[in-house]
Amino acid sequence: MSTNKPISTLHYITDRPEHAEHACRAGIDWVQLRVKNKPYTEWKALALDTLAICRAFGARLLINDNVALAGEVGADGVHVGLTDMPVADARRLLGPELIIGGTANTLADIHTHHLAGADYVGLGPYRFTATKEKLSPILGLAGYETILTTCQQEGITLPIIAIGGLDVADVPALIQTGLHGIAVSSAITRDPATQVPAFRHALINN
Ligand code: TZP
Ligand code: MG
Repeated sequence: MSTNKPISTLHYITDRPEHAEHACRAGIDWVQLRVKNKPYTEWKALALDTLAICRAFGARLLINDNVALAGEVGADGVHVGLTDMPVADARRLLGPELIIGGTANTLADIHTHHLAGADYVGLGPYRFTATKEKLSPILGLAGYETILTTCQQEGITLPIIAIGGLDVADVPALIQTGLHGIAVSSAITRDPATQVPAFRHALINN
């Protein structure tokens, strides 16, 4: 099943509207709002603020974890983790137009999301990162090579996005594996004005 929506090659993950603004100013066109341990009303306010920023810059906004919130605020889509609502249920609730991404740690996760009608998959973690608690097993470059090779052999064209502790220097080797793009939080939050163009350059030239 191929859903064929345009998926950015550089996803920025943040829990703060002001960080989204700095990143959009630096050229980010895809933001995932990833809020943990906040009451729903606070989460919704953050989503609305981030949505206004994304709309002003023409960037996409995806909401992590919460399918209902994505629908309620009118975001462009949702990203569901392995313990969140399954992609198939999210698709039933949100309809065909909204973007649905799913987290994968294994080839089996990719198969599940693909059959369920995901628009893209976030595959990781690449390496250890303090950004996410309860990390799944680390894949490393070899993990991506194995999984992406199998996907190609199986004819899976679903866009696959690498995630987890990524820096600009990681991009060339990762993109060689056949990945569609990457998702980054810390490196861009640290210095959006230099990192966004540097990631973009590495993605275009590899
Ligand atoms: N899922 C796997 S690793 C990760 C998520 C949300 C965190 C990515 O952030 P960073 O700071 O780029 O490692
Ligand atoms: Mg989640």
